[in-house]
Amino acid sequence: MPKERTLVLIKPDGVMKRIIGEIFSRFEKKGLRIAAVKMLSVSIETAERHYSVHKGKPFYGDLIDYITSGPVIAMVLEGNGAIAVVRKMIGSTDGSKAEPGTIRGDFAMSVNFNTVHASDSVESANYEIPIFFTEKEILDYEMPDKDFV
Ligand code: 3AN
Repeated sequence: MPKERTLVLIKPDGVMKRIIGEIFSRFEKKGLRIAAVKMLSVSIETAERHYSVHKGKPFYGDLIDYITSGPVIAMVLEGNGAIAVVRKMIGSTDGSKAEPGTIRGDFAMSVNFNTVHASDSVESANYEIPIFFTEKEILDYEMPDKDFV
């Protein structure tokens, strides 16, 4: 599996549910490296760039309204096959249908307020990461356990 980077957002409901630490903890324990992290208020312009593939869909307006409605944690996670690994860990889009043990399965009940976003392909990761982070903000340090993760 090639080393990959993926963009993860903890959406406003994740912050309000006080599960930022829980979510970081799951990713850390799994063996993903946190390459970048910040808390921000997402502007409408940033939200529209991030969700541009959904423009024109019936839920697009709600999506933009929601992601700009409160604090968001953005992070870049790195690891072998990180994109698919993180997608598996967050679970399917609709929280009420997501498998228990996944982040959405454990903490979300809806499609809109589904706690986290994660890039779904190499192309989307390459598109999404620069929306939230400059190259300088993504750190290239090594973890001491890198040889056996
Ligand atoms: P995922 O986040 O699992 O990749 P996408 O990319 O299909 O899901 O959708 C992006 C976001 O749009 C979802 N996280 C969810 O918040 C919202 N969304 C998707 N489908 C619907 C829907 N049918 N109704 C309302 N919101 C939706």
